[in-house]
Amino acid sequence: MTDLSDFAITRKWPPKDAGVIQLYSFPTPNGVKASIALEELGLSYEAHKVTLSDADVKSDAFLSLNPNNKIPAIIDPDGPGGKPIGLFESGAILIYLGEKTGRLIGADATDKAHVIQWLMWQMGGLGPMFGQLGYFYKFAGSEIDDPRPRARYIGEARRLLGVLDGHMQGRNWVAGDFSIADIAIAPWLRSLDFYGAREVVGWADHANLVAYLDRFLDRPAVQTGLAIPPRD
Ligand SMILES: N[C@@H](CCC(=O)N[C@@H](CS)C(=O)NCC(=O)O)C(=O)O
Repeated sequence: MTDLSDFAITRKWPPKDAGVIQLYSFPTPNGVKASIALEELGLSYEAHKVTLSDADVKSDAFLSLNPNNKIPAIIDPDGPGGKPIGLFESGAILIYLGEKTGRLIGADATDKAHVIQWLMWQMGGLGPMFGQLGYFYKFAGSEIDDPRPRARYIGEARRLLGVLDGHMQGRNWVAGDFSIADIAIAPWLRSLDFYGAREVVGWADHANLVAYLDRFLDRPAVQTGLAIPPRD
């Protein structure tokens, strides 16, 4: 029987079945990347709700798995060499799950390189820029008089959308077949709605992206993964 007691996080969020992947997450654009990938891959897992409140994400228990205090994180009891492995950073988790199963990570070396390329584009560009857009446009915007941060992130979000929209011309998925690159990117496109920022970034002008997001949201595993773990 698998024993995950070496992972201190299991004392605050005990596994019901220590033999399956343990997911520590909340249904945000970064969190759902992990749950959607697990659903798409049909892997057995158990989801633990780690809210964004300090009591959860900054608890000693959570920090023992991710010292960077951000969801998502996982423990795979059946990691490399059959030994348990803990992982944080959604991009690293997606690559790990793709390599573990040999799926959703490109059919050949060229496709795989392109999948990783677009995954990195999301991790280094789309995610951080949209995150700042959300902060300055929706959350903290009203308290900040200086218009420059808002203008900067609106401009950068528009630029990134234009890049992706051009790339998606004539394509169904970002890099060959449906992949972890789509799982990384599409939830962030969806976040524009939550931020109330669709209009300000000209979402409707990007017809390829509107169709792409609909295509992504039509997948049953995506719909399931988007609601895991339940918010309440
Ligand atoms: N680069 C990280 C970012 C994760 C991230 O920003 N998570 C947010 C929720 S979307 C979080 O946990 N925030 C809590 C906090 O910063 O205290 C990843 O992709 O995993």
